[in-house]
Amino acid sequence: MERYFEPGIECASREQITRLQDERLAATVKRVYETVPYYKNKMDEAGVSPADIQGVRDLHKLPFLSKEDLRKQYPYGLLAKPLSECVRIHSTSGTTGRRVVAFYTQNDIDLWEECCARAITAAGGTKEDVVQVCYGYGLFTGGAGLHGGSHKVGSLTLPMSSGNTDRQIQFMTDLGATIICCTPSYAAYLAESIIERGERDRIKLKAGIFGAEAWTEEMRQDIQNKLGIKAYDIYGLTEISGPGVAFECSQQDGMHINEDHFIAEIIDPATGEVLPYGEKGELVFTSITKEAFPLIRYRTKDICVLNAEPCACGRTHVRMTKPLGRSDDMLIVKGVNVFPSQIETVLLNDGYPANYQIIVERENNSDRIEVQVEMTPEMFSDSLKDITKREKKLVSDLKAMLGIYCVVKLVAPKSIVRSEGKAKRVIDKRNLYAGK
Ligand code: DLL
Repeated sequence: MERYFEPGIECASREQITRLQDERLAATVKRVYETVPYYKNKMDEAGVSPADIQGVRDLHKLPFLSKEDLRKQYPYGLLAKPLSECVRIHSTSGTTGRRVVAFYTQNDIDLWEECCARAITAAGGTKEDVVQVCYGYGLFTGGAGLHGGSHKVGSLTLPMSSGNTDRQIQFMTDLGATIICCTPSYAAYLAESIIERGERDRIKLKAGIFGAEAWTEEMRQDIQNKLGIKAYDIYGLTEISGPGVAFECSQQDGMHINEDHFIAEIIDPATGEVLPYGEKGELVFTSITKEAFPLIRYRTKDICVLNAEPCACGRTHVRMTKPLGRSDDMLIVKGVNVFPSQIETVLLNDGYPANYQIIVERENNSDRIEVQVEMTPEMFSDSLKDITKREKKLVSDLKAMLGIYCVVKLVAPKSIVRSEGKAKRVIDKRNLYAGK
């Protein structure tokens, strides 16, 4: 039986949702225009006034907001409440450029945690469950978001944070964790470690809530099989609150966007034109309940498709596909667009574990892409001839998927560095030489 945290809103009719969005959008736009000079200037420049925005149908009139805007306004430029009313900040994990800092009032935290509670409930979580949170705690939103959500559900929360795999497994078995929350790459690593230590029969996990990075259907199957659980996807970004902007239900067929809090649009990333549901493009969010840090038409750079078809779970909120990649993590190699997820699909289909790294370099004025993949211990004990044969097969499968030649290196089990948070899959060394 499907469970909902807030059935009235999660299963509301389209008319109810649209009415709510219309009211909340108009009020948000008016408020940011009056309180945030940056928004006022942007709207004035675009020739739109708050009176022009009566509802969702007018959204397209408003200018977009980009990460660059957020960086320029660091730290307080987009704050829509006095600092004295804010109770928390979180910040993006970005390694380049200025960080982005997001502010929360107590009400913002409550609503965000409710979004996460919806996700945990959709994954079957109740107050009887033991939820092990191994997303990082701190500036990253993963730990805090799922932790708060688990409290709202009333589950017993294990605030593990990331890392220390031995301790994770010990608590998981001793305290009978039933739901685990972490990045999919760490889940794959944990699964491997649990099996290696012969603890597979001692775990009581039934579900996992995995997100914060791209992962494929193949990886989902792999984790589900290894841990004997159902693996649910969860999506979000710091700027918009954190995890729980969208989450999967029992159908595991796209993530429901919490439309009472966020309005989603898909645009053509090159032209900014709004695309109809069903078309692939960049996801844009407008927050309509946030107090401290409301964002209007924020460009996420995540590429996906929206689906408004009714869902068998009973929820009515529109669904987004797994992000098919980020417009800024798409690699252009030898002029061809390559998404790391395409490579992951090939590797998992060929029976490799989800431990790999993609290295792109420039050699003699031409791009070179190398895929390093770990072998399973069984593969590793094969003869050199068999390993060479495997490499050749991978080269040809990757060529069929991507249309370009990749160098393949099969490496020993456990030789690729494990990540406790978001995995670093791509090393693009071409950027290092840029401008030299
Ligand atoms: O990753 C928030 C989060 C924490 C989501 C825990 C889910 C679970 P940021 O660090 O700001 O926030 O990174 C946001 O991560 O724009 C996507 O590119 C990517 N991302 C997040 N969830 C998914 C997902 C958190 N389920 C950026 N699938 C986003 C693919 C995801 N990519």
